[in-house]
Amino acid sequence: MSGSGPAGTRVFDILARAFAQEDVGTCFALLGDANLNWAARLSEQGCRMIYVRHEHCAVAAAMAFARKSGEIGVATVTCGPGLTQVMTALPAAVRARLPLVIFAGESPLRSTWYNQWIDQAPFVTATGAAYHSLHLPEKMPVAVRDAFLQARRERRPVVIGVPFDLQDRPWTGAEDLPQPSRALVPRLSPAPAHPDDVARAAEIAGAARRIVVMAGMGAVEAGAADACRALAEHCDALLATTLPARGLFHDDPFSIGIAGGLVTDMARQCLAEADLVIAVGCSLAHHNTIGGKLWPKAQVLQIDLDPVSLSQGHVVAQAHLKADARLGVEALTAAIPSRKQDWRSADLAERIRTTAPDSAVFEIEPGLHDPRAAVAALEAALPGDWELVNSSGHCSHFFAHMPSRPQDRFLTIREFGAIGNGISFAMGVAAARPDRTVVLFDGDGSLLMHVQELETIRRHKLNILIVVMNDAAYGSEIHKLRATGMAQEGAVFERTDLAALARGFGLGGETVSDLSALPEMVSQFAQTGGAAVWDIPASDRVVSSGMRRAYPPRAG
Ligand SMILES: Cc1ncc(C[n+]2csc(CCOP(=O)(O)OP(=O)(O)O)c2C)c(N)n1
Ligand SMILES: [Mg+2]
Repeated sequence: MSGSGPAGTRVFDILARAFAQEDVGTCFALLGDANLNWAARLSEQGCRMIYVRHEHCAVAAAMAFARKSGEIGVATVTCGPGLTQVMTALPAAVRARLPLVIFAGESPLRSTWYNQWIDQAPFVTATGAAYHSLHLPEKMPVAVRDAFLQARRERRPVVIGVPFDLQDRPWTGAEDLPQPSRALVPRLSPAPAHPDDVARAAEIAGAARRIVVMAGMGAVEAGAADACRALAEHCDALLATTLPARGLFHDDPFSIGIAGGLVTDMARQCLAEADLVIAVGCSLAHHNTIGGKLWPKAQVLQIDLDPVSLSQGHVVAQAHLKADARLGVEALTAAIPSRKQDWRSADLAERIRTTAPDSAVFEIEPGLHDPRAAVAALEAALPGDWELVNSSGHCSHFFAHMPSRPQDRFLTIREFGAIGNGISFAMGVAAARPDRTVVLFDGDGSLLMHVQELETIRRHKLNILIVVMNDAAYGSEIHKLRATGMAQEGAVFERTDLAALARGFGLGGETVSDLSALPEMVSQFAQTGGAAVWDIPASDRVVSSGMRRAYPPRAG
């Protein structure tokens, strides 16, 4: 049906309806002239709007929402300065292959000069995201639908820019919307492996003596965890994961935890012995393989829908099996004879269970905590069903080692290596899992980079506990500067009273001076809910094992 719409219908009404019919239930927003009408209408359509205080945080929160919900994350920013604020979040989403649709305004077409004008497309496309500038109203509903299709298919952000004078125009097109993207998405079953590839892979696995089955997010998404465990048992292999898939085998006695920059000493020893790593649903990024150094003797058999030989400049795999992660692993298991348990000994299981992630000794200043002791106390005190978000910085090494925590209750997104995202990621998880308590582990530097979002957390009543390892420093930089004998002043700060800061925002705020108080603090927080910041005064003397390996202290 076409013709003019009901009196008063404007282009932004139709644009909001086009988003609503894509089942957008949550949108992270910061308003300006170029998106405020659209956002108000989207809200009227029943979409939950989370109004943040910095555009970066809108997009970053949408990233975590997408990861946790499996849906497309949606955010909106105004034109010009609104859009330029998201230049760190967009590449982070591209690297992490997260599908997002972002509604951005554009400056008005009728203005020959407009102070907020900027050529938006090159900004967005430089990040690897897609940009669609919509200037033909009657095509807009289809263009919105197509943006959702593109985001889902290409697994990257798609930014839609619409000049705001065009949004204000009366709608004269058809009232009915095109079919939503979900009606058009191909319905496909998981792709099985080719028998010839399985036979080749079986030969390689059959010849190996020390195998590690390493799972990444592709294995998580394909539901391949049990298949990986079965394969490992079948071929006497140990289990490991990439950092984002951390916890996938948390309760398996032969899981050595993270393979990557945050590896434990124990896992590193095991990986050094391996002669075959079966990488399941992993992109084999530089951090995952530590630039090829993590398993010096092993060749890699990659099981993936999109296998590669080269990743981020390194030859990462010598053999490939193209398949859905679960089906590929099951086919390989069926094709190799089961073998006697040798590597998987009771003794090794005991060592995995009892060896501390890092037992190097450091002298700690009075009144400060060893971050490893703080993490161990948190691991013991925090309920198993709380959602954990690990942010960035040096402290993330310590926070990553909480062995009892399953993958489904964990989130980290750090493929672009940016700090300052923790608070946004926690908001995204809280929005995706509103019935859960979210715990964010962050560094003081990262938290302070977007601390304004404490106000958002309070206003939207998000149930988030923020635990900050406060070393009054950019710890990563301090340790690198010290190791190379450089002046460290650019990385050392005042010890901000983060608990008082949180109270200023109307949140709970505690300084954790005694770790033995944590169980009681946790049980109180569990009863009251809400949001709080717990400031852990931490020593900057403890250098993580990863940092010690990458930046060995200078001799002498
Ligand atoms: C956006 C951005 N700016 C700067 C950096 C460089 N950087 C990496 S870690 C880090 C320090 C983070 O400090 P904090 O959050 O306190 O964690 P810590 O390392 O002290 O544990 C910095 C500045 C970065 N990765 N991303
Ligand atoms: Mg710090």
